[in-house]
Amino acid sequence: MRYVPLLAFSALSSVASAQSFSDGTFFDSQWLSTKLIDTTPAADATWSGIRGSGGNPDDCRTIAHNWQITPAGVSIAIAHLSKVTLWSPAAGPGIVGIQWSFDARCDSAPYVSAIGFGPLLRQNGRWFGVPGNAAIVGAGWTALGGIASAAAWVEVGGTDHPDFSPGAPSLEVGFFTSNGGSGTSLRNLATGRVDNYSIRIRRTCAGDLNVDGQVDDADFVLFVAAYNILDCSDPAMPAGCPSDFNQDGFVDDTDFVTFVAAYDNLLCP
Ligand SMILES: [Ca+2]
Ligand SMILES: [Ca+2]
Ligand SMILES: [Ca+2]
Repeated sequence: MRYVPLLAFSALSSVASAQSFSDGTFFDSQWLSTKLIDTTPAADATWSGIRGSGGNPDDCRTIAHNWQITPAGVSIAIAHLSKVTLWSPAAGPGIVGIQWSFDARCDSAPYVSAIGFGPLLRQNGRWFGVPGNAAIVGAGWTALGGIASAAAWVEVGGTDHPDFSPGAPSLEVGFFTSNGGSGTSLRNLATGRVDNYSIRIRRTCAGDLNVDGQVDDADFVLFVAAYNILDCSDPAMPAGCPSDFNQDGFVDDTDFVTFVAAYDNLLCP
């Protein structure tokens, strides 16, 4: 009888889990924060991001912004970045998108009743967010989340996108918090909390013929069309014959078995 060394098994497990990252305790040593945007007078907005109690549940990351509004309007944004390396791109199935979720709340209501929250990536020192996904949150926990392809992530203050291709520079992940305002000259203090941060790399897989990260009826329609054509050398077959999962030159019952297994799982790993 052969024993599988526990160390080897652990290594395999960590490879699988490298596609996702989550944090519900927010040790200060594992997070940093830095200013992304500050259009206040003299760019004098201050902020904090530290581990605190009163999460959803238990510990969380507490945040605070102190900034000056002007009649013309200002905006500030703070990056909160995990120091734990999430993802070093390597050869493999293509990246479909990056999925995130976290819980957020604003505690300074009604004095300052809103804070913007959203997901954040850093690649090669450049920051990327998802326009339109910043949520304004009043008192009480709100669950935020979504999934975005490389095209949907946009550089903060620019128009470029991150590179999700194999061999691209590694990605760091986190979230941003933001405030702004116009029409007054008040100085404000906003406080809030974030908990249950989670992020997951979504890749395509065998059976995902339309490359959206899951195997469902839309893929079945594509598979059936290829199955009816059968021969990969038929000019009617889609380029590359992607439904020929075992690469034997035909889309037949063997490939159907592979498709059904992926269809049952629905989501690619
Ligand atoms: Ca927690
Ligand atoms: Ca699909
Ligand atoms: Ca085949």
